Amino acid sequence: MSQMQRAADVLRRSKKIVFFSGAGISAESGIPTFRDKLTGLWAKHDPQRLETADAFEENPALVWGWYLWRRHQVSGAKPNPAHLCIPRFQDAGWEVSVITQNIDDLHERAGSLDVVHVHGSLMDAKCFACHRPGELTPDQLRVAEEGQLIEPPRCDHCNARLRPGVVWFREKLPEDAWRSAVRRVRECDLLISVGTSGVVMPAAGIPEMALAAGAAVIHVNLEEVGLVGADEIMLKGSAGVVLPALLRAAGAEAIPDHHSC
Ligand code: BJW
Ligand code: ZN
Repeated sequence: MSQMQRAADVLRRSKKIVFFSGAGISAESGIPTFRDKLTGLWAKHDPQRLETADAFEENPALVWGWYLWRRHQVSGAKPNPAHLCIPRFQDAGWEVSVITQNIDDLHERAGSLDVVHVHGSLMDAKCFACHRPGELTPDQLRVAEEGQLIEPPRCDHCNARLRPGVVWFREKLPEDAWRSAVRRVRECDLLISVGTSGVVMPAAGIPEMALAAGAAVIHVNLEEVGLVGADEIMLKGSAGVVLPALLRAAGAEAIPDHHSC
């Protein structure tokens, strides 16, 4: 039996599915993954050096400019067949949640209804000092040129700088989001992990948490990932091809055809 047939069997036996996504699911929308090298004016920067609280303290205008530029890059991107396919599992009768490490909003724009962001969101800002959420005016969201230095706006409450509402290394994940994610993982029958290298903890522990709770796990990735359990299945390929194929293999092709999935 092929891996796809095994996966389709598991899917047919499942009721509650969690999609656990990483940067690879947005790659086909033109959003670079973390393994991709930066291009253009950003090429001289190491993303790992821009995505830390230390970098923000050292050069807030560089880091704020980098996130505004990424926000515009995401605004101009469209959900791809992988994002668009996930709500179709919902339409076909499965109970679906999405837990994403991504800070883009492509799952929401594709129509997924239950999306948990464990690493925060590019669309949010918060105070670097008092952590209160910050509101940005349209002027503060003006299109950033690549590599542009932009001084961050100030917090209305304490006048410290606003920072992106994302989770940097050595920062705790938002408690509510993490709690919601863990609950969904413990309750699901099947977890489908899509486009993540599985190295950044604690989110990288989610597939093993699902296995330990008795769920099956399907990995969708361009690269083989190391399987540790008998209930794990690897579907190698691009997410935008594999997810629609999985939906069809599970016999859900009866739902109305959609041009993008
Ligand atoms: C395709 C495809 C296609 C491509 N189709 N597939 C041990 C235990 C616990 C913690 C640690 C630990 N050791 C170290 C830590 C600390 C650290 C950590 O895990 N470091 C590791 C590198 C070792 N973790 C943290 O710091 C976390 N906080 C924490 O643990 O707090 C407690 C603590 C406090 C004090 C001290 C220590 C701990 C926070 C992690 C925050 C992660 N933040 C980022 C940046 C977000 C903001 C931003 O974007 O700017 O989140 S880092 C980055 O990595 C981003 C991602 O969400 C995350 C995961 O990356 P992802 O999504 O997997 O992307 P890639 O690029 O790695 O992989 C893409 C994959 O897609 C590849 O496999 C491709 O093959 C595939 N692909 N195209 C299918 N078309
Ligand atoms: Zn403040």
